[in-house]
Amino acid sequence: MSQSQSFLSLPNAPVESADALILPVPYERTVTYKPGTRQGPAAILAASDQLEFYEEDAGWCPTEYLKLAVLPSVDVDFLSEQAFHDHLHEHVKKLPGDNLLIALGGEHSVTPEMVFARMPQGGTVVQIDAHADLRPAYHGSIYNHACPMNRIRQREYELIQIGIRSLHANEAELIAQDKAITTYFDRTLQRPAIWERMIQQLASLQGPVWLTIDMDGFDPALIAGVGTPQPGGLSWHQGVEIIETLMGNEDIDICGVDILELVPEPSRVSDMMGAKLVQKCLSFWGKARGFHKGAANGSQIGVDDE
Ligand SMILES: [Mn+2]
Repeated sequence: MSQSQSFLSLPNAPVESADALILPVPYERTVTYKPGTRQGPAAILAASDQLEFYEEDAGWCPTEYLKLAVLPSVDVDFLSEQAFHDHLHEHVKKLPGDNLLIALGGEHSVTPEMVFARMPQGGTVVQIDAHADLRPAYHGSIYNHACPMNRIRQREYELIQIGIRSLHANEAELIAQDKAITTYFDRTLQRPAIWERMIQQLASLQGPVWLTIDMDGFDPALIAGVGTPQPGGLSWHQGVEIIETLMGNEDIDICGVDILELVPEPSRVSDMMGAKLVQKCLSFWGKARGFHKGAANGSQIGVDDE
C-alpha cells in the first residue's frame, strides 16, 4: 500500500485545507466474476499522471485554484465484513467536511457506509450502474456488492438509478413498488425524450446528493476493465453530461462521489477513463462554485507542466 499516492502527480495539500479529498478504498471481498478491483484506486491515480492540467469542457485548469489531497488508502484488512464496514464509516466520518470527497474503489459494497457517514441527514443517491444492486442479501451477506442500494433504501435515502440492464425479478418488483426509487433502464435511455427527462430530474434536484459511479454502468466496449460487464450501457459523453448536470446544480450539496468496480486492464483505457471521471468531477464542481474567481493558489502552482 503506497503512502504517497497523488493525482496528476501533484503534491498533496494538508487535509484540513484541501478543497477536494481523494480517498482510495481498495476493498475487494465479495466480487463474483472477474477479480482485481482492489487494484482500481492505484491504477486510476497512476493514469492521472497522463492527464493535462487543462480541462477542456469547462475551459480552465481546476488545480490552478483547487487544493487536492489524496489520502492514504483506507485499511481494508479486517477479519469480518462488518468490522471493515464499521471501520470505513468511522474513517469517513472523521474527515473534514466542506470539500468535495471522491472515493475510489474497490467494490460497490463500500458506498452505503460512506453515504451514512457523510450524509446522515438523508438525501438522494444517484447511481450509475449496469446492475440494480438492490438484493437484500447475496451469498448470505448484506455486505455483498449486489446489495448496497438495498442498504441505502433501508435508511430512506431517495435513489435514482441510471443505466440499469441486469437485475433479479425481485429487484424489478421492488423498483415497481418503491416510490422512492426512480430507475432509468439502459434501453429506455436510448430514447432522447427519456434521456432528457432524466437530465431534467438531475438538474432540479435539491439538498444533499451522493453520486455513485459503478464503472460497469458504461458500455464495456468503451471500458472493458470491470468485474461484471454487461452489454449496452452509457457512452462517455452521456456520463460526462450526467456529471456536468449534477456538479453544475448549485441547489444541491454534493456530499460525495465514488468511482468503483474498476478492474485495471492492459490497454489502460479503463484506468484512464476512471482518472478522467475524477477530473471532470473536480472541474465542473469547482467551476460551478466559483473557484476560478478566487485566488490561484491550487495544487499545481509552482509545478512545471511542460
Ligand atoms: Mn454496482
